[in-house]
This record gives sequence, C-alpha cells and structure tokens, in this order.
Amino acid sequence: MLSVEEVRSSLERAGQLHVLQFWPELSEDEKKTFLSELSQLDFDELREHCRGAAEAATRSTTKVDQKMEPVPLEFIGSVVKSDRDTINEWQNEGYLHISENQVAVLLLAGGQGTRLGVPYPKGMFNVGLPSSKTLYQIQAERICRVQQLANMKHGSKCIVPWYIMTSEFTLDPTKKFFEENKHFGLDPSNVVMFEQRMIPAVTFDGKVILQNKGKLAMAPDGNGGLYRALVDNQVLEDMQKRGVKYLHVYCVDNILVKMADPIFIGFCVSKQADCGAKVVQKASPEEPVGVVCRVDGVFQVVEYSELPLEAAEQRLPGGELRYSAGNICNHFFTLGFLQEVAQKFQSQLKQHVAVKKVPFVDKDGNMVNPTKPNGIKMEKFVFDVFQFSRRFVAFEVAREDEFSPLKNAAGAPLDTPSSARQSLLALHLRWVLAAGACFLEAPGGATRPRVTLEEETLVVCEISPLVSCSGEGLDLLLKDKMLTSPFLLDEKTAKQLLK
Ligand code: UD2
Repeated sequence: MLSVEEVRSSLERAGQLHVLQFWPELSEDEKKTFLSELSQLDFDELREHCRGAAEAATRSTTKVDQKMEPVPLEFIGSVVKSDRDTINEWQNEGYLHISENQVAVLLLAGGQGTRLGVPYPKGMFNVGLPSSKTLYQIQAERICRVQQLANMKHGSKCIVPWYIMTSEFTLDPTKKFFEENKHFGLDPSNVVMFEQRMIPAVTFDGKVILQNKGKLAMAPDGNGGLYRALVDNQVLEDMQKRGVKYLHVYCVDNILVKMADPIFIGFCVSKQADCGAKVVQKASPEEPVGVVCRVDGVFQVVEYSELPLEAAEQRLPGGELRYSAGNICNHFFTLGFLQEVAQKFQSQLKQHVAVKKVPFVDKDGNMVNPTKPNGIKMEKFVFDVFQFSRRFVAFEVAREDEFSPLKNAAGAPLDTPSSARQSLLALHLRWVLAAGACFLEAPGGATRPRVTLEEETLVVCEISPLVSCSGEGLDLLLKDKMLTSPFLLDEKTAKQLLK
C-alpha cells in the first residue's frame, strides 16, 4: 500500500488532488480503506481517463448512420429459415465439440442491474416460476443437461466450464450464492469466477467524483471490460489448459438463453467463423438492442443508445426495418480470436460515453443526489471486437424461443419479471403440446380436451432443464398424456412418468 504522501503527489500530477479534500475528517479506519482503494489506481491511466472523459463530454457524437449498411444476407445464418436437416447437421457438429471438452460458456455478470433495482446480482433473481428457480439455477441446470446430452450422443464424460465475469458489486454475493447452493450440482472447479475492473465516474470537466468523503464513485468498465479481465485474471490460460476452443458468451438476464448452444456453435464452426452474434428481428425501432450491421464496410454493432432514431426507423420497401438484426448479447468466439484480441487489440477498444446522475459529496461536504446528469461513466462494449474478426457471422434465432430479457422492475411495460416468466412458461407449453400432450382442464374450471396456443398465458407449465433443455425427449414422457395446470415436470415426475 502507498503512503498518503505518495498518493497525494500522484493525485496532484494527475490533476485530481481534490480527492483528498476530506482526508483530515476521516476516521483511522476510513483512512485505511480509502488509502487502500487509492493505492490500487494507476495514476497515469487515471489522468488519461479523466482527460478522455472530459474531452468526450464536449465532443459532438460522430454520425454513424451515413456509414451504416445492413449485414449482407450471405453473412446471416438462420435457425428460422433453415430446414431440419441443416439444423441437425449444425447441432451434431456442436455436440461433437462439446463432447470433446472444446466448448465453454462465459457469463457477463458484472453489471449493476440499475434498471431492475434489486440490491443483489441479477442472476440471483427469482421471476416467480412454480419451481422458484433463479436465473443462475436455470443456467446451471442447462449446462448440466447439455453435458449429459453430449455424453449420451458420444459416450463421453465431458465438461462445459462456466466462466463468470463479475465486478466489485457482484463477486462476493455471487460466490456466496453458488456456495450456498452447492453450485447447483456442477463441480465447483468447473465454475470459474473472475472480476472485471472498476473505473471512476468523472465530472464534465474531468474531475473524479467522490461518492462520499472517503470513497470514489466507481463503476464497472462495461461488458467490454471482459477482454482486460481475461488478461488480468489469466482466464485464457485456464481455457487453453482445459483444451477449450470455442466460447459461447452471454448476458445474465435472458431467461431463454441456450447454454453452449450446440446449433449456434456448430453453425459458427462450420462457417469457420472466429466471431459470431445471435440476432433476432427487432420488434420496433425503439427496442433497446444494438443492431448488427456494417459501418464503413466493417462488422459492428451500433448500440441502441448511439443509433439515431431516423436510422432506427428506416424501412425497406416491404415494410421491414432496414436495420433489423437485433443484437441479443449472445456471442461466439474462438479462443484463438480472444487471444489475438487480448494481445493486440484490447487496449484499443472504443470508450463509450454514458452521461449519468452520480450521487456525490459536494465541496462543502454535503451528500447530493443529483436530479440531472452530472457525471460521465466510460464503458467498453463486448461486441466492439467484431471489427477485428477475420470471419464474422450473424445467426438469426426466433425471439419466442431464445430472447426474453429481464431488465426492468415490475410495472414497466417491457422486459419485467412477469414477461420473463411468461416467455419461459409459454415456450415450455409449446414443447409439451408439440410432444403430443394436452391439458385436460383449462384454467377456469371447464374440462376440455386441449389447450390452444392462444390460451398459453392461462396455463402454467414448467419443464426442468435437467429433464429437457430445448424440448428434446419430451415425446417419450408426455405423448398422449392428459395434464393439468399448473404442471411442473422435474426429474422426479419424469421418472414416475417413465414407469
Ligand atoms: C445489452 C447489449 C444490447 C442488447 C441487450 C439485449 C451491450 C453493450 N449491449 O444492452 O445491444 O443486446 O443487451 O438484452 O452488450 N455487464 C457486465 N459488466 C458491465 C456492464 C454490464 O458484465 O460493466 C453485463 C451485465 O451484467 C449483463 C450484460 O453485460 O449481463 C448486458 O448489460 P446490460 O444489461 O447493461 O446491457 P443492455 O441491456 O444495455
């Protein structure tokens, strides 16, 4: 740890001496904690960061829309438009790589989940399914199942390691939650948590913001902080040691996320891609998803916060949105590509500017909760490495099967706990009906032979990922069965049905 004198002179050189304004007022314990926080800063980097943030605040945003073009069709694969044989080929290829321990999943879970507004990591959220499972448990069980399916197909005993990027906000509670839940049946040595960096929020004139008298206002450096965190924590070395070749990277809040999706992996590998992104058709011009497109001929995602509304609203003669390839934060990378990014490009990633309301202590020592934006948070985005790809592919999937994010608290119009729960229940109901079962008694009491898909919001039907993670195998269990709502198919019920 540095001495306070060393910190003082470094801060002075970085133009940030105000950080120690309240030092004499701090208790011994507070001084110790603050000094330890400050000692970890790289002061040259801090100076650059503050300078860059202040400059970014004055810079007018460069207009991307004139340079944008949609992704040419030949770069988009589609699970929606492909025939069953082609999908099976991709799936078989994916399972082969999984069975050979070449596939890992990587969860981006360092965000603060501000919009959802719960004081714990989003992955611990329970959306109110009959099973009460949290997002983390659902994801863990999907990993178990995908391993099991690969083993059944190939007689292997494979492992899909789960890398979880956390931040200062989420690491401890996430670790504790996994321990308390015995890693949901996974071997703890195959669940690797690592931490991304935090960076200070800065005023418009380039001064670090004090959250209180003895603490900087820090925020995670965006999900593009992944690449630096991979280097900081030697995660790529761990992957290499395990023989991992392909990574499926995803964001924590999509309740429908497929883990190590064999079809997506198989598609990307068969196209010899080093980098890929799943997309869904954007639902509306305003939907808060980035669009996968080309800018100046280079593949990129233009984030929703940076896409001018006029561009988002453009339509083709048939009425479809011109920029319709909605990013769902679900990406494929080869390990080789990530190694190259880590070595050559990681430090060149673009810094995006987010202007935010950052609570702070003013120069008179008063705590202020600003009513209008007062600070800048700089963030990197995970998809900003697409531009370095040698072969990029996009893969279109069906929204109702694969995308329903939990972003907002109950009461918001979209992407809430109830919309996430309903999307999962509706998907499971579709699987059950496709497997040849029917619901005997429709809710409301009437006895009718089957429920129609239009009634799906009334039927509660949940399938444990440990029994089926994409609808597979349900015909064996459920064909011609008469079910009643609520129906929860877990491993125990599955065993009984097989008797
Ligand atoms: C993300 C995508 C957006 C779209 C949307 C779909 C980015 C930059 N944007 O937007 O294009 O696909 O998701 O739901 O990917 N995270 C970290 N560290 C951070 C910040 C975020 O790990 O410093 C994680 C976060 O925990 C979450 C994921 O990144 O799992 C996405 O973050 P978000 O929910 O803030 O992103 P959003 O909805 O603005």
